Amino acid sequence: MSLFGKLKEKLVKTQQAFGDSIRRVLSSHPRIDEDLYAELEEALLTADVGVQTAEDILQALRDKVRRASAMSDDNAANVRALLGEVIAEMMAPAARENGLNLSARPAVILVVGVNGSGKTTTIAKLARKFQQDGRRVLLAAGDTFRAAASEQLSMWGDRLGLPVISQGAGADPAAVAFDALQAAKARGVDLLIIDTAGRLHNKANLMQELSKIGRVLKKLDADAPHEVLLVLDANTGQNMVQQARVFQDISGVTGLVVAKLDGTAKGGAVISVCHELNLPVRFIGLGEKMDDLDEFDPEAFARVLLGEPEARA
Ligand SMILES: Nc1nc2c(ncn2[C@@H]2O[C@H](COP(=O)(O)OP(=O)(O)O)[C@@H](O)[C@H]2O)c(=O)[nH]1
Ligand SMILES: [Mg+2]
Repeated sequence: MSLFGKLKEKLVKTQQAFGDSIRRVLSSHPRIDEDLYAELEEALLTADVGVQTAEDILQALRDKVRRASAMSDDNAANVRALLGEVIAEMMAPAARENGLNLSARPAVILVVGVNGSGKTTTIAKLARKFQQDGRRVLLAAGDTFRAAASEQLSMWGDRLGLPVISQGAGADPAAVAFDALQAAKARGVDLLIIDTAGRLHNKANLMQELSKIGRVLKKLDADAPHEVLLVLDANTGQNMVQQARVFQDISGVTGLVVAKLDGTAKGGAVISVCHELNLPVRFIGLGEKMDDLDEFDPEAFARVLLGEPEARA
């Protein structure tokens, strides 16, 4: 299935919360007037687009409507298409041309995020992707807070046929990370992916834990970790922006993964994530299976949100 087809299938709830309400507003306002703009803004807010982003969308839409000389009589279709353009353009900078910085050997990806956001599952998906690209991958169970966490990673390791460095529950996560990078070097693997715990209710502790992991990695490779990916749960909507700001402070995030976009109605919040944070969205999670990870395509995403057909090449 094409990415567009997959998005359309998986983003049904968000499409309903977002696209359907926009359509309703447009069809009940055949004229482009202040009333229409006010109701559009309302609809965006209801669909989990934050206040600042909703305002900026409306501003950009007004500019586009003003500049559009050749509008057909069908205002609803015109405005919807222009709105799609605005949203795609707003998200485009978050889909940066340059991919992940993984030229080092071994390259190290540190995966952070609050508990339950989807870190361990995302690590399995990433490992699978890189494995398919022909890279040798090693995993490290740095979430040592709960026994179940390292077991979960080991289970994925078994399924993927990948080695997992683990010291069990209660171990020092930095010691696990250090061990793992040493092992990665010794075994000549291409990529090390490190899981972490995300007990955000104790920010000082978490900051200490993550910065210690960073420090010990640097003893073995001054540039490690080469990527710090923050996993966000799309179900948390606008809260994703807040969380990202906190983790940016704590751990120098280099990129985002928005997990669980399937099954949530709050996918509209991704627009704010892209617009309000100066961070690239590297991947989106569309399910619980190994293959349910895709690169972020702003244009396809915007079209699916608004219920527009796939763009013609
Ligand atoms: N539907 C869906 N579920 C997901 C996705 N990613 C993770 N999950 C589920 O979310 C729950 C928590 O994920 P987990 O990886 O354990 O989160 P962690 O605590 O951050 O490591 C698990 O039940 C996962 O199967 C996704 O993209 N879509
Ligand atoms: Mg986990």
